Amino acid sequence: MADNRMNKEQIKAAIVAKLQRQFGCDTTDATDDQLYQALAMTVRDEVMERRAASRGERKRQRAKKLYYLSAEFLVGRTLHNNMVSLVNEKEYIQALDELGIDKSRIFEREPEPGLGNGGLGRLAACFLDSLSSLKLPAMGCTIRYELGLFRQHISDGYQVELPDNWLENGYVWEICRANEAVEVRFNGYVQDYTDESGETKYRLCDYNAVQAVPYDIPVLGYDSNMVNMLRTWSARAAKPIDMKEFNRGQYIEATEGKELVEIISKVLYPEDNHEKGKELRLKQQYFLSSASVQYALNDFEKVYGPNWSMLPDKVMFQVNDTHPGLAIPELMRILIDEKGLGWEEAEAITRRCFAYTNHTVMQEALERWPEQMLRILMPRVYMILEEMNRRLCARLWEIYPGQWDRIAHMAILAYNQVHMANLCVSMSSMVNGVSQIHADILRRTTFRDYYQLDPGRFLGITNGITHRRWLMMSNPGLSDLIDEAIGEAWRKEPDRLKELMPFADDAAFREKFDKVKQANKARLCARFERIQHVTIDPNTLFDVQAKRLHEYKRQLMNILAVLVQYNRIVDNPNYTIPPRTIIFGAKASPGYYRAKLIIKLINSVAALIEKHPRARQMLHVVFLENYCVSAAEMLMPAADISEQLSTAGKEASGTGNMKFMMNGAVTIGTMDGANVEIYDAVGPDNIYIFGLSADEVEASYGTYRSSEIYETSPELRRVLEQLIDGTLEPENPRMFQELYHALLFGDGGGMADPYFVLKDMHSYVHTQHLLSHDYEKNHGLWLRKAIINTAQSGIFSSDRTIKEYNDKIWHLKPLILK
Ligand code: 26Q
Repeated sequence: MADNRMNKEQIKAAIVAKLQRQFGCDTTDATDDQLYQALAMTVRDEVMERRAASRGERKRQRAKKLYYLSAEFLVGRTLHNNMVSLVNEKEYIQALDELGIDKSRIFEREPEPGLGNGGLGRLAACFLDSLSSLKLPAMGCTIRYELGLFRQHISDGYQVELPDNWLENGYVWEICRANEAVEVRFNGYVQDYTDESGETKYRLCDYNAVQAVPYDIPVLGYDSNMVNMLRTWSARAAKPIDMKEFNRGQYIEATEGKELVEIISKVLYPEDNHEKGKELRLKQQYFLSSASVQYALNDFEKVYGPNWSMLPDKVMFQVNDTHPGLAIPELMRILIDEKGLGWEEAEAITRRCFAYTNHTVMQEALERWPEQMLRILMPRVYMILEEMNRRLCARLWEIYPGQWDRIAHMAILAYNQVHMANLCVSMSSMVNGVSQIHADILRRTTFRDYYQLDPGRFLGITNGITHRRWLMMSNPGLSDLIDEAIGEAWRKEPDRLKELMPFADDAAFREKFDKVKQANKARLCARFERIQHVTIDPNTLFDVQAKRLHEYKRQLMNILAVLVQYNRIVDNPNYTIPPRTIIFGAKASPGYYRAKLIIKLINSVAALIEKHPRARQMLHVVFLENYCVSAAEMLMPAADISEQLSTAGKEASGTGNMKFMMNGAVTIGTMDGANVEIYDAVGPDNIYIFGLSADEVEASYGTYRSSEIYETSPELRRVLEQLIDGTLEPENPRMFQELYHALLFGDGGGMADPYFVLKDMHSYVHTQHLLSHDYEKNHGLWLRKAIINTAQSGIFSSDRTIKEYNDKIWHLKPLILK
């Protein structure tokens, strides 16, 4: 492979040539943007050469192909990542140095496609990276949202949302494939007719057509010459502008309707783990599903002809949560209406082609759509759902005669709603959860009835993260140190990070590990200084909670525990703790009032501490604005502590926890999601576990009374009172009243403190105290814990995850490439 990579001189020449030809300038007068473009185009040329080769090979080897369907792909920046994957990063860096170009400044010119909210979207991106690195043929399919997740600005402690117009200045990494555009049809009515052979058939009439235009982003595998594509679909008006009207001078009328159609791919919905039932969101989901299925069938038919019974041997669709679930009835529709298959045959094929991943057990996040909405927007798909549901219920009736409630609970259509999870579970070959505990909960509760019918279809496949982006690219210091200790083999076999285990007891290695962490902290401090004008002391413990803001993730518990510490410091002049910088990074959904209030609370507590001369020596709360992939890349390598505080049973997996661990941060967390497996991997001495277990949480609903804690714990009572007594906001003491109320009395008839913040608080504060003690008293032992975390993180590489999906679900063969 080494042979077709560019060397340093070739790279320099290529960059200079791009500058000259694209912009008519050279390295001395080019702007940073022009330098970025020239460098990106140079790397892109290298990537695209490989793409041509792997595409040809896939066709030649008649390889089965995976379509990973996801409403979100949070890819982050691409340039540096591709340099890493090309394995001539060092040559590139040297070339840039010799041309006098500052690499980090240039990398930052790249717009970051924020085409996702959080974990689910980032997981999809890590998966594509692993698929390419393992040479498995795949295509990611998503929507080319013109506006990604909003940019977050903090003003006076409040979140302000700004549009993320990432395509504004063009995007180097996408290629428009206008020739592969397909048509997606909405509305209209279904007409039946009799075909030549006398069979009843159905067609959609008077529909509104939308053009789906694909833009592909190449995803290069690490040292592999394998390129898979991320296909992003963009909505275009299908009807060209009406020229007759145009010529009659009716300019405006001629373009009418165009904007209306194109809003389908305008903006990513910023809700995460919450479903709001918006019609436009449903249109997005069908748009993505229909376009992707159509393309997959076109691609199949070109090679194999209309041999539809072969489809499951050549095509697999993985549905990333229920968002692209309409791909299932869409495949049925095309096979039946357009390819002439009978229902049974189409159904058997469809089942074998689909698998579904669930990412949540929270009721409010399970998608349900009003039947009426589907009936109007996609009438033929709705008919197919009715027929699926009729057959499903008939089968269930055979098994559970008379058990109406159970059948309604398992049905696709019930109570005038379309239940997307039931559609996906009943029609997929495999259903998987994203961690072991999550899969257990799915089997025992969420999908219990289905599990009992067919236990073999339910899997738990623990999530993973690509160690290439999250270690090799974002933490070069640690990566080099690892190479020095155990060689480079871990880069291709991340499980071999285990070979670091003996070094956990090696004093010299510990010291070097510490130096790397220190340098990463300094790098993060510089970023804060530059972007937020905040000065942070790098010689403090860096305690980080970075994830979407959600009540179940309990950022509130974190900040209230900080307030407890503040009170102790203020009350007792002899009380000291090792100095900590507590960093929060979190976006709140713009409509999630309480989440936004928690952001304000974090900033108010930060301000309170700043005013106290002694408290500010030991506690510094900082809110990192606009948490996103590139911010995470700076944050993870600098963290000492990873805060993973979800109420047990609520976080399906978490993947941030894995990124921190891999970078040598020690977790403080509950026995939830993948924390459980991190605990298993590192052992009890190298993680700080606190709080109720998932079973205990389950058993406490109904009996838990947060007011009892209020009455028995003076310290907690005090912080609760501080929410309403003007300590935080003297001008507006009622500001946080609703948080106080929710913790003590509940709202809207719900229980008080439904996420057990007060219940777990004591255990949390106590565990933080132990942690502080360990950090301060024996730094060598602390480093040992950190090193063991990195050493045991190999199983959380998404390469392991993808191998499991492939062995158990997809059965793809790696391409043989030169
Ligand atoms: C649905 C309907 C309408 C509008 C929005 C949505 C929507 C959007 C995004 C629902 C859910 C999401 C995102 C969910 C998510 O990120 N879940 C996380 O998935 C990770 C990867 O498996 C897990 O690690 C996390 O535990 C889980 O919370």
